Amino acid sequence: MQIASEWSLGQKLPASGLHLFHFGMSSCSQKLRIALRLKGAPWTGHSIDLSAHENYGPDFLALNPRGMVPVLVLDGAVHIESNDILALLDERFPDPCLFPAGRRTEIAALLAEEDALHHDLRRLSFRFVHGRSATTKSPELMRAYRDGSATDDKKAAEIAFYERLAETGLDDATCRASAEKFRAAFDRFEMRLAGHPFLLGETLTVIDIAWFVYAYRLTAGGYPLKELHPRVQGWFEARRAMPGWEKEVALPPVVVERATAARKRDAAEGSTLAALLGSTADG
Ligand SMILES: N[C@@H](CCC(=O)N[C@@H](CS)C(=O)NCC(=O)O)C(=O)O
Repeated sequence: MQIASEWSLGQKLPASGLHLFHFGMSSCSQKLRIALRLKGAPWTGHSIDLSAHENYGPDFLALNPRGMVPVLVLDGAVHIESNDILALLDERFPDPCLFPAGRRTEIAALLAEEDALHHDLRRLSFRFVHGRSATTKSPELMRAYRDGSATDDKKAAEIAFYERLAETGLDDATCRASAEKFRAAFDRFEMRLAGHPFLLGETLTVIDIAWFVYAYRLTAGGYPLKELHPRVQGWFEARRAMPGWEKEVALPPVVVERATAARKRDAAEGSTLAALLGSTADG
C-alpha cells in the first residue's frame, strides 16, 4: 500500500518508515513494487524520472552514487541493488515468504543470473519496446554522471553500456545475442515447469516475480514466448492474473504505441525480435 510523500530529494533523509525511490517503467523497481504489494507493506514512493535523467542529478547521485533506481531508505538507512532489497524486505515482512529456507543458495544464483541479464533486457527494451527512441545520452549528460559521484564496478558497467550504445546503436547481431540469452533461460524454465505451477516448484518465490517482470517486458517487445516456451507462457498468464501484478508492469499507452510502430517497421525489414530468433511468430 503506497502512501503519499511529503518529502523531497535534497532534504535530510526521512529517519523512519519505508521509502522507495523508483520509476514506473524500471524493471528493478517493478520487482520491488510487486513484492511490497504481496506483503501488504506500507511504503512511501518517490518517483525518479529516468526519461528526464533525474537519476543523474546531484541529489540523486548523493543518494546512490551508481545513479540507478531502485533505492530503499528504511528507517533512515539507504539500500541499493534490487535483489539485496528484496532479501531485506523478506526479512522485515516475512509473510508471505519469498525466499524459502532450503532454497536460498539456488535463489541467490538465479537472482545473480537475472541481474547479469539486466543490460540485455535494457538493450531489447530500447530497441523493441521504445523503438530506438531516446536511448542515447548526450556527452554532457554522461560527463555529469561520470563526474557526479565515485565510480565503482557497477557504475563503470553502466558507463560502458551507454558508451557502446552511442558507438554501435542497437544492431541486429548484438540484439540477437541478448535475445538468445533469454531463450536459454526460458528453455531451462520450460523444463522446470513440467508438472509444477511455479519456477521453483510448488511455492511462489522471488524468482517468479523477477522473471514475470522480464517476461512481461520481452513479450511487450515481441518475444515469442507462446511459440518457443508454451509452459512458460502458461505460467506467465497465471502470474499476470495475480491481483495487481500487471498494474505494476504495464506500459503507458504512449509506449505501447511506440512498440507497435517499431514492430511494424521491423516487420517490414524482417528484423522483429521473433525474426532475430528465427521464429515466424509475429510475437
Ligand atoms: N543491479 C541494479 C540495476 C539497477 C538498474 O539498472 N536500474 C535501472 C532501472 S531498471 C536504472 O536506474 N537505469 C538508469 C539509466 O539507465 O539511466 C539493481 O538490481 O538494482
